[in-house]
Amino acid sequence: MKNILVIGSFGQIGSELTPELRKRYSISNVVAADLCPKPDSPLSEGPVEKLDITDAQAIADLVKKYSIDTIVNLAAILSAVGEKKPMLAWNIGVNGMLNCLEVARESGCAVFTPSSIAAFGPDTPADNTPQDTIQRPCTMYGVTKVTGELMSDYYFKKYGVDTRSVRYPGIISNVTMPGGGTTDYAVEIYYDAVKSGRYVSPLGAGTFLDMMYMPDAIDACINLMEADPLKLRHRNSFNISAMSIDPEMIAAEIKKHLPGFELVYDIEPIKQGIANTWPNSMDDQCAREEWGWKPNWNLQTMTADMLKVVGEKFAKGVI
Ligand code: NAD
Ligand code: AKB
Repeated sequence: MKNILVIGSFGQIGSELTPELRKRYSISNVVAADLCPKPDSPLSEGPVEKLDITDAQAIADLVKKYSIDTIVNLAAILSAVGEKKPMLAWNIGVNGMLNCLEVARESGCAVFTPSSIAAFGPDTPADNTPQDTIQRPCTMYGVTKVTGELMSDYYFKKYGVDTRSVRYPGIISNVTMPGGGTTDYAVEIYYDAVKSGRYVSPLGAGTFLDMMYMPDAIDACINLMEADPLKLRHRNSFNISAMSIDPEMIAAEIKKHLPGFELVYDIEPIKQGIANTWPNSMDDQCAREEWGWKPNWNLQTMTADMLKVVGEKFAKGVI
């Protein structure tokens, strides 16, 4: 990776992945593109472009303008919003991605597009979900992710486009709030714990899902894109996980720092219904073997860091 175009760079993952890429590959070599760039964002320290991923010519123009060799495609409509706007989810997740692949084919770029635990469904083994298994998701978001995995492998096998991807679990972070997914609760719980000492969870006790702290998610992207291609037997897409947890486990960990914290439940049927079809825990052995995947954060260390950073934001009055 030398010159990188990050599409969807102002979202939850992009707002932290883009600065890390700039740290490693230099500020001027990483272009932050998004449908809605925020003018007051720290990303303005480097090149920023307004871009609609559904406009293939606009992607091609940026690739040419900045001599891009790697496209990091983060544009998506996440699971809960995708159920309200399925056509939009398809257009951005599938047609937008196809635009990236076509531009990459024509200009020789590598492409990273995250998949998700959402690429699995109720027929998938829920515990220790294998790398290669049944993928029949029930959400439009999940359908776009399976399609994206297949299209990425197709472009690699047919045209030699260097496509690589991970199936991210729910990502927990403290810079940008999540964008409308089923796993958003695992971020919100920390903010509400700090702000009010109480959280109303939309997912019930015992809803186990894979999760990961943002620094591990960033490392996964960069380490996979830098991995030796000869060692990759899989490409699109690798299971990766850092922890399998439910709301009760997060609450118990928060209580170690904030003993008065209270967790109550008001189940949201759409989110609970989606979560029930996703794995409880994924087997990420292939990622460990093929490119050395290993998370650095667990529930304990992540919780301590989340409460510290969110607490500082609260003290400064920015949340
Ligand atoms: P997000 O919703 O926070 O950000 C998506 C960004 O895409 C937003 O900034 C949005 O403005 C932008 N965007 C929307 N439509 C666009 C368009 N037409 N053209 C250009 N940009 C557009 O998403 P995220 O959480 O940062 O996720 C990034 C990627 O990682 C997605 O592919 C998502 O499916 C995947 N993923 C995320 C998680 C998670 O927990 N955050 C988990 C699994 C997979
Ligand atoms: C969502 O909940 O939709 C995302 C994801 C796990 O892909 N956070």
